[in-house]
Amino acid sequence: MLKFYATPVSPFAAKVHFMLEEVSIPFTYHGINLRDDKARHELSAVNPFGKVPAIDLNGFKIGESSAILRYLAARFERYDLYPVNLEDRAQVDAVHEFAQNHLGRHLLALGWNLHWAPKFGMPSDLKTVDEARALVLPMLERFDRAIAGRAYLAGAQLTLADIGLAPFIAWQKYAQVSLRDYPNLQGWSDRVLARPSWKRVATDLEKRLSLLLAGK
Ligand SMILES: N[C@@H](CCC(=O)N[C@@H](CS)C(=O)NCC(=O)O)C(=O)O
Repeated sequence: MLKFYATPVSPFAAKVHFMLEEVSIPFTYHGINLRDDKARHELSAVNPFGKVPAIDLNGFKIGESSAILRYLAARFERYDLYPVNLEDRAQVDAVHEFAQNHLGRHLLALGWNLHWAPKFGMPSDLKTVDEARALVLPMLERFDRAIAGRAYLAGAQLTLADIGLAPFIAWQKYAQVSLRDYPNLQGWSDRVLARPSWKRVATDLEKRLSLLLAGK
């Protein structure tokens, strides 16, 4: 059984969680409290970089969310999600990389500093908030134009690019960014976040987050 190391606050972990649900891979969830030295020690045995998410599949241990998505797609032969054709695959990678680097990263900075840091009694970095907001808005506009006419980010069907971006877009409520002015992205978000696999992730994360906030 695959062991999944995660924390419910991490959209990087939610990418892998979404993949596990979408592909129906059985797993056990190992919640890691990143503020606990013992838990961090346990994590570093799975991912020497010391970050969540990480997985252990029958003794094969790997971290980094995008690497995990690609590995699982190949391991479970889901070439619809990560095509074998090199040009199609490169297209998925390009959308995925752009979305992670120019949207996900800034939405994470906004969501963390505006919502989660205060919730956990940690300081917010308002300079980072201003920078992230200035950077993400033009990129949202550019991205919205680029995906016009596509049902999913890389074309007509769901791929790793969609699975990779969905958790960050779900964070827009924490990031205080509205998709109202980005109709293509809004339509995509409605479509992807309505998938039963994402709904299972969202319900599970909600439960785990309320336990975490209650200190349990
Ligand atoms: N590039 C990594 C980023 C993962 C990441 O930054 N995880 C954070 C939680 S959101 C973490 O584990 N932080 C703990 C640390 O850096 O010590 C990925 O895609 O998996």
